[in-house]
Amino acid sequence: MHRDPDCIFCKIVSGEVPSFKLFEDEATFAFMDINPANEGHALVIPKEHTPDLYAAPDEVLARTVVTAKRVATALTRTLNPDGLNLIQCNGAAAAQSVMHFHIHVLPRITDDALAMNWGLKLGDIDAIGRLAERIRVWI
Ligand code: DGP
Repeated sequence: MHRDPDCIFCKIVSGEVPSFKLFEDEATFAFMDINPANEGHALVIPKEHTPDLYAAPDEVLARTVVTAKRVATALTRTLNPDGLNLIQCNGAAAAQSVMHFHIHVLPRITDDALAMNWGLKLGDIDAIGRLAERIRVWI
């Protein structure tokens, strides 16, 4: 499996960098975003390093979307949000900051006024860890 030793998400998959893991299978990995745009913001990635949508093999995309659905379902059971977005960014103008393909699983609250390119702000790490435990129950 291809891995980029300088990629932060590859380091999360290998355990070199810690994360609040929600789920993994042989092809994909899901974890809490440390810069949550809303409570429950999670990321789903392929384990194989692939920079963006265009580079991702179809099989990798398919597996990642299936895991995103699984995480979205668990998040919805945990938080019962008003809605939920799956968002995937390609290129700096689209606010892609990590060049390892990822799908944002983002719970939404009515009138939360979240902009498409939200700013990156460090979340409350203890609260994110506690929430990850609650979500894992449903995965
Ligand atoms: P994007 O801007 O679409 O490339 O999203 C990258 C997301 O990754 C962003 O919401 C912040 C998150 N992120 C960046 N570094 C880390 C990290 O080290 N750990 C975790 N859990 N999330 C990270």
